[in-house]
Amino acid sequence: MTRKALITGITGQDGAYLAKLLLEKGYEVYGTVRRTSTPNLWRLQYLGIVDKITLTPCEITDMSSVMASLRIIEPDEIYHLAAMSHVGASFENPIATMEINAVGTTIVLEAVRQACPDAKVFIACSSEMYGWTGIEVSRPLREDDFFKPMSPYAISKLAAYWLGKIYREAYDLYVVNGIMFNHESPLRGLEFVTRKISNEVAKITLGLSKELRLGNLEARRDWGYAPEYVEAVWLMMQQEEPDDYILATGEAHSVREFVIEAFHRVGIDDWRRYVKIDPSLFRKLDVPCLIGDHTKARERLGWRPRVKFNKLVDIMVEEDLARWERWINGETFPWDAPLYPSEARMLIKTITH
Ligand code: NDP
Ligand code: GDR
Repeated sequence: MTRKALITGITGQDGAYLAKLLLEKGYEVYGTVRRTSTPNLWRLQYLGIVDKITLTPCEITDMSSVMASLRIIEPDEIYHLAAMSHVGASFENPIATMEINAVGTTIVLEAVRQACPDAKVFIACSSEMYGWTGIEVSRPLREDDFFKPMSPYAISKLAAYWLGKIYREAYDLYVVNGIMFNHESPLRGLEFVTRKISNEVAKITLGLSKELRLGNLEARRDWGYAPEYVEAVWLMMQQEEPDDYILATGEAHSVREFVIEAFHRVGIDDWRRYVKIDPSLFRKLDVPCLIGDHTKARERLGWRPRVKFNKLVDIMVEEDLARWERWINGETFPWDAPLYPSEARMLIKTITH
C-alpha cells in the first residue's frame, strides 16, 4: 500500500524539500495551504513538484478545517511544520504567534487523537526553545538540557514541544519532536538573515543594489543545510518508538562571519563599504549563541550533517547569483526576490509602551 503523508506548511522551505523527498520515496503527498489572496507556491514550482502533490486548503488555527483534512486524507504520517516562524516578528505579533504555533499544534494533536490516532506525527520544534542558558560556553546543547526561552516564538514552540510529549504519554500517540537548529538553503525566506545576505550580495555583485542593511552581527548560530535536515525528519518518523531529537551541525558562526564569507565568494573583501547597521533590525532580546549536539540523531538514526558552513554560504550565494543573472537575461521562473520589498521600505514597528 502506498503510504500517505500530510505536510502542514508545505509552501515553506522545509515543507517543499520534505515533499520532494517523500515523493522520491514513493509516498502520496498532501499539503495544507492557507487560503490567501495570492498562493505562495513558488518553492514547489521551483522544485518541479507542484503537480505531483495534492494541496488542501487549511487554516491551522481552525479545528474543523484540520479535522476535515485528516478525515478526507487519512494520512499515515503527519509532518506538522506550519508556523509563524520568524523570531523577530514574534515580538511584534505575540498573540498571532501563540495562536498559530501553540494553539495550532494543540489543534493538530487533538484532531489526530480524534480522527486518526494511529497516524504518526512530527512536530517542528526549535533551538530557540533553549534561549540563553550559558551551557554553550562549555559544550553544544543536548536533548535533556533545560530551556530558558527569550521570545514569544520560543515560548510558542516550547508549548508545542510539551504538548507533543503529553500527547505521546497520555494518549499513546506516536509523536516525534524534532529540535531543529537553524537550517538554510536557496529556498529560505528572504526575511531570514542568511538568505537576505546571499540575495543582497548577489545583487551588489551585479550592480543591482548598493547596500545590505543588517541588525546584530555578533549573534552566533548553528547553520545547517535544509535538504539534509528533512532527511533526518523522515528518519525520525521511521523509528519503532517516537522520541525527541536535536538536528544541528555542532558548529556556530556569527552573522558577521556569514557576511564576510558571502562577500568573499564574489571577490569583495571590503564588505564594510556595503553593510549598514540598522538599529530597527535589532531584536528586543536576541539569543547570543546557539550550538547543538547531534550525537543522538547520529547514533540512533545514522544521520550526520555533511554540508558545513563555508559550503552552505557558497551554495546560497551561487544560486542567488545565478537567479539574478537569469532575471537580467529576461528569463521568467518561480522565484521570490524580484517582488520582495527592500528593508528601506519596510516599517519596522517598535513597541515602546
Ligand atoms: P517557513 O516560514 O518557510 O514556512 C512556514 C510555513 O507555515 C509556510 O508554509 C506557511 O504558509 C505556513 N503557515 C504559517 N502560518 C500558517 C497558518 N496560520 N495556517 C497554515 N499555515 C501556516 O518555515 P520553515 O520551512 O523554515 O520551517 C518549518 C518549521 O520548522 C516551522 O515550524 C519553523 O518554526 C520550524 N523550524 C525551522 C527552522 C529553520 O531553521 N528553518 C529551525 C527550527 C524550527 P505560507 O506560505 O502561506 O506563509
Ligand atoms: P533565527 O533566524 O531568529 O535564528 O530563527 P534569523 O535568520 O531571523 O536570525 C538569525 C540571527 O541573525 C540576526 N540578524 C538578523 N536577522 C534577520 N532576520 N534580519 C536581519 O537583518 C538581521 N541582522 C542580524 C538575528 O538577530 C539573529 O540573531 C530561525 C527561524 O527559522 C526559526 O523558525 C527557527 O526556529 C530558528 O531559526 C532556529
